[in-house]
Amino acid sequence: MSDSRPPLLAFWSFYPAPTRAALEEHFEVVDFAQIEDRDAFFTEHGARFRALATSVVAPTGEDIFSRLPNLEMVASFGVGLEHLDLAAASARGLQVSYTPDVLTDDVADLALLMMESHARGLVSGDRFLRSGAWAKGPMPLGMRLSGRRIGILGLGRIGLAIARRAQARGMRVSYSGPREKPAHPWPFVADLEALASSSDYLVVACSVTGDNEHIVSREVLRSLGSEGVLVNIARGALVDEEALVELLQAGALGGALLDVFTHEPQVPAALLGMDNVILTPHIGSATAETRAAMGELMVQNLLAFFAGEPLPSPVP
Ligand code: 8YV
Repeated sequence: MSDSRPPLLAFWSFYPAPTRAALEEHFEVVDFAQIEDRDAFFTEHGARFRALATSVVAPTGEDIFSRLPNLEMVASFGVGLEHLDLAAASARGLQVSYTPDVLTDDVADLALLMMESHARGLVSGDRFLRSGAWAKGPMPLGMRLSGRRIGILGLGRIGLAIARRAQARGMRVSYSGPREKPAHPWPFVADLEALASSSDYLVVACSVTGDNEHIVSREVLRSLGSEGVLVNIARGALVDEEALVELLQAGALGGALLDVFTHEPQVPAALLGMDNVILTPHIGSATAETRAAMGELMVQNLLAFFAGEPLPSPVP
């Protein structure tokens, strides 16, 4: 049987099984990670590819685009865009798609789950029990989540989903970001240090835009204070991680609930020994349902491109 499937260069090796199956059904998938001599590969086969699939953990820019002379379409798995050189893509007239919306609920759920686990000592309680400490007496009391103040940095899709959940959970919501969103009822606090100093939990929910690296600075973390807790379900780059570790060590910051880190999958060793942190390996969107939905949307974008139809979720 001759293979009529168009070739697709895949830059990520961890697409979920249903996505992988759909890709294989429609495309002749070439795994970039399997290629040893990439230079030779590009020289020999680069011109075959009109499309590539990537994900937020695979930097995709001009070094790749320039080796694929017939490239027209880049389909990314995930909502974050900072791994893509969009300027280079646009200069080459490439169409680019991503997978927003379908992961919003899961990421927001994780943020709430982390705060609830922190407040009620779910993770520390598990450690306490397993260590045998219970036999010597009860664990320290937790605290009630309702009534706590949550400051959300970034009231975009995910920030809004967190705000709604937090409100339903009885928390007091305020937010910061580039501009006020008057359609929503919560107080806007333009200054991030002011938001931090009036929050029990400061939740980072914005995207990386190129000029907001370390927006959660040492000063912001100081403002959050010795009772305050940082929650990051967005990107490690948004937080000054060195300052975070130092302030936690000094007791100047109350805690940190982190799903993302500066140099994933590396995590600062000092965090591993701390009891007032909860660490998860970038699992905001990592449910079978959501990852399948993200994959389906990515495949739909690729199929639309090859059919000459408008992309369902183009990067704006
Ligand atoms: C990743 C994410 O897509 O969507 C994003 O921006 O960070 C995640 O959902 C996922 O971890 C796969 O790389």
